[in-house]
Amino acid sequence: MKRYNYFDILKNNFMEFKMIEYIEIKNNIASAKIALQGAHIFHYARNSEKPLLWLSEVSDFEERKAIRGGVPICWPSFGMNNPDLPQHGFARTSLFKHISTTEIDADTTQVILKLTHSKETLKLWAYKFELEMKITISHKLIMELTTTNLDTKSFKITQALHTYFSVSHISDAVVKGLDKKPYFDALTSKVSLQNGDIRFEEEVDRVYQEVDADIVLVDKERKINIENEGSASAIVWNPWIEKCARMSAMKENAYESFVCIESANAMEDFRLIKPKCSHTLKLTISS
Ligand code: TA6
Repeated sequence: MKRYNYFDILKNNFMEFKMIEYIEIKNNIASAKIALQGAHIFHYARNSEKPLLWLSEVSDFEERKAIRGGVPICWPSFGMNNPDLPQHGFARTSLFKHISTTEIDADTTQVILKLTHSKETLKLWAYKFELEMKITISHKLIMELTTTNLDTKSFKITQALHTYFSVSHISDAVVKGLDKKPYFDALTSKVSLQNGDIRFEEEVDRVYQEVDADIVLVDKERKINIENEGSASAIVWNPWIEKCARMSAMKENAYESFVCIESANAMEDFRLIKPKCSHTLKLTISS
């Protein structure tokens, strides 16, 4: 029985057709949509439940423009950790190759996509690499991003799975599990220690270090558990009112309906990958 279909045409808000290729998954437990550009999952919901991932109503679905929402891949650099690269690197606007879609069983589907160095990437970042995204869709959503060094010299990466979680309202959202962790505050460029849970009453943009336990996003309607492996840092972000109004592909009130909790190897949690070696950043989302 066919459980996934390819290639759809998405209408954007101006009734223009933009061809963007994505894979649609439906199994006994959940549904998902994964764009080939950026190996970008932009929809995941368990059957008869609300989507777990937030997607902007005015997101672009256009080549070379990152989808606003879901899980953008920040690679080979997070933020402006590498000033020679675009913000959050080039993976999220690169076309991945669809390697396989496998029905593990009636409840579980696994999709594998890959990006390898090219003339274009070598101009931006002079290293040979393979980047594999393995996404497992079932009761849980599991993403495994594996970087392999195909070059003859070591390279350093910073990265993040920049997950936009849907919340009922930002005033109800509480982030637990980062108490007493040091964080770099991108708004003040100062380092502080987290005191208790994180609530949202203004813009929050923080890179936490020494992250060694699950993070929990508590919302009015559900509790989302975020388990990270191969990562010791995490970013918590909400743009709040002013920044949201300045952001591309976001409605003015978008800040009310999402929280970004990003599984990362950011800033001092960078990874040095030797030739022929690999590193996997793994994220398991459950609720
Ligand atoms: O992860 C937080 C952040 O770095 C914010 O500072 C904000 O810039 C956000 O990412 C979105 O960045 P983008 O390049 O997707 O607009």
